[in-house]
Amino acid sequence: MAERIAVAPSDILLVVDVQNDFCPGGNLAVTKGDEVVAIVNRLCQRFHHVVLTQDWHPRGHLSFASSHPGRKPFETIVLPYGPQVLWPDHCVQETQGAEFHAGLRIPHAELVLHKGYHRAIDSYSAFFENDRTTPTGLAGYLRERGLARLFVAGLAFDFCVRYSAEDAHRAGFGVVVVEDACRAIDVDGSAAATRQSLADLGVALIGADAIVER
Ligand code: VGL
Ligand code: ZN
Repeated sequence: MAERIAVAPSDILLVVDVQNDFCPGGNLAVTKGDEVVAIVNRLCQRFHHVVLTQDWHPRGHLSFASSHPGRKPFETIVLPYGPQVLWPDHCVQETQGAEFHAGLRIPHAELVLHKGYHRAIDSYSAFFENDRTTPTGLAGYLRERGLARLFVAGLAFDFCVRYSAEDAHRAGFGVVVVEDACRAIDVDGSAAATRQSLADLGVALIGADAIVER
């Protein structure tokens, strides 16, 4: 039997960007992204605390290839804060694509954190924008509430899940990535790079079935 982890009252499930644009048919569809919905719906019932993130870009966001004439989605450019992958327009505020997947059922979610709302800065991480200095406020929120360990699930494994998990680890929180509750975009080996990076940091990857109610 695989090792099991019991959920504690100071644990939180962070559900990252389970939005229509990251699911099949969406503008930045992650292969089988919708498969995480049923897994997350079951998983969240084992947690006292759940926070959702919602990628939430203004029209004309600088992470969109369409904001850079001559550029195509999935190319990388250099912005003032460093390299930035260019994406198809996605998760534009108040559009259907930005809505959570209609099958997501997390009535007890305590916070919905919008990110990526500054036009000139992308934000993969739920903690810091891509300039790596602008905080979202999530670390303060978790600390003030005494929440010490995050279980991270959602989309996409190799971008927003990865950066959120890494930042949480660096900020001193316990972190576990629920691997089968994530799906990857996988550009230029980004899924393998994510596995390597999380292993180097000592962040555990586990399956949802290994997480049990205490
Ligand atoms: C994401 C690319 C752009 C994600 C968000 O949720 O992983 N990826 N915006
Ligand atoms: Zn985005």
